[in-house]
Amino acid sequence: MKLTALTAALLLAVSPAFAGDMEISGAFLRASPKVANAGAGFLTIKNATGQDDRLIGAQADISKTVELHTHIKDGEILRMRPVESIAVPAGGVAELKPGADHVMFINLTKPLAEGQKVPVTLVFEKAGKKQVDMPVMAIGTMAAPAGH
Ligand SMILES: [Cu+2]
Repeated sequence: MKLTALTAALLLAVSPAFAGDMEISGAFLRASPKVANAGAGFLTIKNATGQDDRLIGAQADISKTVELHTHIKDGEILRMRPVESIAVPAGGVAELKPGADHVMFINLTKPLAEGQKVPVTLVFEKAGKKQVDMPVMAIGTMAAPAGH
């Protein structure tokens, strides 16, 4: 509750100053149920910069490798595969969510603890680097907690 109130206060305080920026919401991270020693990060990116952009990478110190992934349907099976970038069109939204695009943390350097906050740097082609804290949620979590 404290965090939610703080986040809301911050959003209210900084929203006008950040008009024209990437707006990131609903971020969370969870251990991957299907891949050992890996985690997946999800978030919604709203592009208010006025120009088309792409998410081209992410950085974090919780794993040896950080990749951008998507899911493709291979017959009946949903498989992950790495992608070079995720488009974030001007005025549009990129939703990184379970079963679709996500940030993949491979070879975790230590186990993910629920409740932990992981600082992640998102790298955009034009907007540059943006920092986001991803709270660690339980395996199977499908969305960030209410209030985001
Ligand atoms: Cu993945």
